Amino acid sequence: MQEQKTPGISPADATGIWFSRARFGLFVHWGHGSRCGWELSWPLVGGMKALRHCQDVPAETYHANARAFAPHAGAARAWIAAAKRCGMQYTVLTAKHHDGFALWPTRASDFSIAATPYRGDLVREFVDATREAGLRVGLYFSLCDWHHPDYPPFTDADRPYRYGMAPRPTEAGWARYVEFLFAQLRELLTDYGRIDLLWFDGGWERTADAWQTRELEAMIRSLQPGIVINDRLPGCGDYDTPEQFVPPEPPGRAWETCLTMNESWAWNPDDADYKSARALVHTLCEVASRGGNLLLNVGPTGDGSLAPEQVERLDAIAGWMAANGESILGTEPALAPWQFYGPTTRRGTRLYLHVLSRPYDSVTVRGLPIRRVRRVIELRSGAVLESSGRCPVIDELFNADPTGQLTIRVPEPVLDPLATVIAVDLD
Ligand code: FHN
Repeated sequence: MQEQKTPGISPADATGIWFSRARFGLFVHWGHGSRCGWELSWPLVGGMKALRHCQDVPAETYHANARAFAPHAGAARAWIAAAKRCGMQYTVLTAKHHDGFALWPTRASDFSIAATPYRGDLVREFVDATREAGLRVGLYFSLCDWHHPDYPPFTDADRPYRYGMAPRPTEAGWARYVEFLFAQLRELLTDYGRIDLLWFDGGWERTADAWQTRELEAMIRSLQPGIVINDRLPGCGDYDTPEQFVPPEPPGRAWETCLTMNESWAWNPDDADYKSARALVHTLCEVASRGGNLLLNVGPTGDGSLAPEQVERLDAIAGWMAANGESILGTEPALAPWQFYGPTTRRGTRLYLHVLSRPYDSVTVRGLPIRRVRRVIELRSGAVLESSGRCPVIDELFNADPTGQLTIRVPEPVLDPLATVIAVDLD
């Protein structure tokens, strides 16, 4: 991460340290298509294989829907309040997705929330609610724009959508589009105060040179010195963004897994393939144990409210985090896979074991300084757990600080329905 000395911006802010310790954030995919339960953008190009429940909507019909988008004012407050209850440290809203519809009244085009019955500013509401809740503010911005006349727009004649086969712009058109792109980003990075994170996407349709990413990055960092940028600004960015999976080996730098609750990014009432709250908590433990962040997605409905399935999962996660959040937020990766059958994290001299399957009476941790184990508890209840250390006899006899295995008894009553966390305090 780049070192920047800017008055009033703490070193942690300046270098985005906050991000590398955040561990948990809220992703919000929302647009005018949510009014109809459509996935964001992809229906207008005929869908995408990875989005199994994505609809197929003629481009003109899709874009025309924007004129009727009328969410309820202040919808963001409910999502942000739920995020805060879950212990999430930051949030990211789709300010503009591939369909080109801006959720703020951009001065760079008339295809925005300003052209709807709503007339308000959904980015402003989101930023204000996030800041008031004390969370970090992130904005998602799509480089590609399948609506903009100079991009050029994707039409039904361009179907089916093929990677690398997007319709080509004219030279003059592209110059105008790049100017438009810079103008919209300048608005977002100038009119809404401090923006902590920029989540780019949709960069695969052009080269880094065509997007002028170096110039773009320079403008962004001059407007927002402490900002963190993801790796989807081609050739730039501060961290990796594995999508819909947890990398087996942690990438060599900061990273963040973005994950849907079901199979859709935006609200889609036909997609009932929801992951359980338990599976989502397990993924959070896995991600934290490898030093990454989990950016968990919600898709608000047309009026901005969250579907019951999404509220239920956020509530269940909030309940779990209320008791076990210290084993996730601000922690570091701990043990190697051979030392314990599950994710582990550490904060100072406290080790957290995430028990993701029901143990048979006990669990065992290997390669621990067994004589320096001071206390073992189940985190939610605080119940002290019995434990016994074992090491090779020779160490037993002659080594003052032997490394060995610790067996911890885990009685049924302390088991957590989602994931049981055992804390081991070491001297
Ligand atoms: O096309 C987008 C998709 O709609 C969604 O926004 C995800 C989120 O990471 N990113 C792209 C697919 O890789």
